[in-house]
Amino acid sequence: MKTVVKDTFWNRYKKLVKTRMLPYQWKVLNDDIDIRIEKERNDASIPSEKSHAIENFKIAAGRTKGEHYGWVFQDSDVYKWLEAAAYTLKNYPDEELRKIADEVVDLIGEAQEESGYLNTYFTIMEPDHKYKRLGESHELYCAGHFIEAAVAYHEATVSCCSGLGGQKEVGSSKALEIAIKLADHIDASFGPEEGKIHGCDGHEEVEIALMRLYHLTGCDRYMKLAEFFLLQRGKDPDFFRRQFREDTGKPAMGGLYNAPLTYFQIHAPILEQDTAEGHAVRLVYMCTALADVAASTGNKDLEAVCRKIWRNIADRRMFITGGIGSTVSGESFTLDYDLPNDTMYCETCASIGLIFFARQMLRLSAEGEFGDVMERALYNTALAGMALDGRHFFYVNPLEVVPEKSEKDPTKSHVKVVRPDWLGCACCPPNLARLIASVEDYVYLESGRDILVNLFIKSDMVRKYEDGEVEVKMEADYPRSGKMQIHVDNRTSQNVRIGVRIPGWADGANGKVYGGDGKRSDSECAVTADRGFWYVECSAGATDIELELDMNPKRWYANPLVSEDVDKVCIARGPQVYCAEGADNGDNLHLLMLPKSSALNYKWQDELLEGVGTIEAEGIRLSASENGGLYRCTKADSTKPAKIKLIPYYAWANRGPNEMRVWLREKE
Ligand code: FUB
Ligand code: ZN
Repeated sequence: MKTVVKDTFWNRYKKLVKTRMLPYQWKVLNDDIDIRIEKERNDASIPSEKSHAIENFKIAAGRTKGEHYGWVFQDSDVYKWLEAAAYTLKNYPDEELRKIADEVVDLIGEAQEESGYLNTYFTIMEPDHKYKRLGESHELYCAGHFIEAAVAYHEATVSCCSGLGGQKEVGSSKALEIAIKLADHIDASFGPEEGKIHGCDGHEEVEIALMRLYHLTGCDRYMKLAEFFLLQRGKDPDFFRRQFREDTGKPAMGGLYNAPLTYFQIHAPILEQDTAEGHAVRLVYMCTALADVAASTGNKDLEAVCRKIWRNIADRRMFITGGIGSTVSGESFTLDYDLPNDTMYCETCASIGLIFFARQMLRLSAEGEFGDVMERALYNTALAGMALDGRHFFYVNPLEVVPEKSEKDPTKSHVKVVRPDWLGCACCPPNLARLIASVEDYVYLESGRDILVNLFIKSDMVRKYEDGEVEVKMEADYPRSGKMQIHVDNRTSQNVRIGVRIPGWADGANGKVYGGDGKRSDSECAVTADRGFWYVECSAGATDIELELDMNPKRWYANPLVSEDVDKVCIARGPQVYCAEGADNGDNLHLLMLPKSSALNYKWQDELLEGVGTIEAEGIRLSASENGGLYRCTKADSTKPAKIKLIPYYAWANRGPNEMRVWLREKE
């Protein structure tokens, strides 16, 4: 399946990756730019003087001398950058970027040990302690990120090279060779066999990567190894602590060994886990791999686990913005309906992982709600992770902010009010770069021979079959408009079904189907609805599908069990959640009330925030004054009219520090 994005909204982002994110991040990774690196929270032990990520590789490769600096997983910043570069090269061939990326691959190759082992921290600092402290070491996590990058790099350079005459395949196969050597080293070291390590990594990721390597190479061993790592979770809950007790090395991430077992998803055998527990990124990475293995093997037990955890997240543990992780402590899930808007975590990477998980769930089963959650996370928290300029990033994505509280309340030190240049722990910025650079891979998916239109991103897609090809061209200007036209050209000898996701938020849609002769089909017989998708049977030749989703702004309410959101309302338009910012509404946003009867007026504003649709409504502001003491027996309920102006959540914090609020008080 080859998809080319032609979309105004997404191509702005994709070009930003190419022109801003990649060059900027490259300079940061090389410590070649004067920026302020912030600690992600108040914690003296966080390394935040520099990135040093490329230098770590140079030292491990023997090109320079020195010590490793940064987190034990600093290598993964480089790998994610490389993966983003690979997708970008596929879309925008560029000799200069290709040269830099090839050189990075060469450097990584030099840093790889003869055995295949690859990790700059352990090679430089603790060569005798490899795989001995897996709870904290991130060795397999980093390996996973490299393998993912190498798969992407191989796929990108092979196809981009064929466009350039096929003469430049060296870099691409080199990355894959390094990855295979690494994967084989891991395979030789871990597994159920006698003499191998019967353990897994504290941070899931290698499982996703091994599945990608399996899909690329068809080599079963990698899938078996991914499955082994997954099934190992919770089998031997003392494993990490035992390794730590037995190892004589120094902890690289002090404190992780005291983390609860849930943090690592090892509190119960994986097949018995049915709620989203622990560190949010780890959990969704685990589920992504689990769903991939389930889809690839047909293992119903694994599928059942994915479904249970999915239900728990979607029904009880996800913010309306698609953010996950309710507490800074362990960057973790907490309990059902605990969704605090101002102390939450909602790490950008966690929403990215949720998007990965949703994609694999769609591979398992064509159910629209997987796409709905993906879209929610993508258009809200994931995009909020980056400033509109492509060079400032949020790690944590709040739904409610008062700048002074973040400054003065230590329990909110993780809640930044403007996006920093960079962070001591820089997992999110390059993760976002790789997601945006590959967004085309989330638009169309396959379910058997059905082609699913999952996201409404203007694009052309071609799927080749043995007996021909199917081309889909989607016209869309989403989410600005809810009108879509999907042109299907079936150049095969069989019918193909196109399943178009009808988002849950839309309450249905208006649709029309036209056959190749331009005549409108009887929609009742041409379209069948099934679990969030409308299916259109397309025989050979052309079929046109027209779709219109209701994009009128809507009021949303949380389940009353979410104590934080009782009596509050959130406005969303299509997949986009809206918020009020101080820049438009003044301070003390908690004093604003939105009457139930107020009309919600949508207006496109080209000049604002790179072009956004705003929503305005007649609101009320509770009068507040410091007179009258802190507590009173009469309710201070004098009010005055106030215009409320809302912007899409992803675009907040682009106008300097100011208050922000997603959930507004509602007035009957
Ligand atoms: O541990 C590696 C990454 O750093 C995690 O995915 C993020 O949550 C951050 O802790
Ligand atoms: Zn992150």
